[in-house]
Amino acid sequence: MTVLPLAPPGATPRRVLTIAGSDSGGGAGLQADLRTCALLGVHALCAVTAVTVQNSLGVKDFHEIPVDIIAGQIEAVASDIGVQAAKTGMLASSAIIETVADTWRSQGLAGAVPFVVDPVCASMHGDPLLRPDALDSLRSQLFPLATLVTPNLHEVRMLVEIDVIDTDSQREAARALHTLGPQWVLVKGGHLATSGQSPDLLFDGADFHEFDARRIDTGNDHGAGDTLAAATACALAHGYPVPDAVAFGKRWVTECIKAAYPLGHGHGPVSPLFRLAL
Ligand code: PXL
Repeated sequence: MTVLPLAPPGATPRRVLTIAGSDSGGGAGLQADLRTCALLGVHALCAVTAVTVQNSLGVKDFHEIPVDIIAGQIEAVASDIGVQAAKTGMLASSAIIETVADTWRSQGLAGAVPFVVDPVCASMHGDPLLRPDALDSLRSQLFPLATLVTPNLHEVRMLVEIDVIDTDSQREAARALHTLGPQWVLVKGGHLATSGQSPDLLFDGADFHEFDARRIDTGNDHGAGDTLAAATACALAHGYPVPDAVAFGKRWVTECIKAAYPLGHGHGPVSPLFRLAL
């Protein structure tokens, strides 16, 4: 596949900031973002929001990072190193979401730097990664700042109470999510029971764009959503328009799903390591 342009050795690459939680199993969250960025030739900056205690069987526990440390990480890198795009993953609580939104604005990044909000609510095992009372903050504080939000169908149900079962309800969900303020909405169809495909629907308030790929049924798809959002952020950092960045992210995650490997006794991760053989 065609990948993103690489900076020559010694030249500073594009920088993507990930604001996300750590997965001790190394497959999802911050670690998925870091390896996506590395294998796409992008320098990843990170603001850690929470540390999960996790392996391939699930999330056993997590610890939230104090909000002043989260704000401090974002300020430190934005003011010195500069950011060409950012993405959020696990944000855990209302207080963390509000801190991220405030810091994004106070650093002058709002409206200036592409911001991908992946509204992570739970792990693939159903372990909660966001307190239920934080959904309101996600909708009201973070969505209006987002260039792109990337919910899966479980997150769509929690955010706008729409059960996506077909193309019509997927469009209805995209419209409802768009009224919450993001510039673009990507309703991911990977969990759509009525389709053998994985149809993702992108909407900017006016036009729909569809991105389809054959559904790849592997038990090893831990970190797929994070990888899609991170790869899309990398393409945005290169100046791609949103539909082209999403198309790139979708092609990239499809290759990573094909390259997924078993790990531990549960679900293995999608893998960008295939890139090393290109
Ligand atoms: O894949 C969503 C996700 C994001 N962030 C962290 C996670 C997970 C899923 O388990 O653990 C930290």
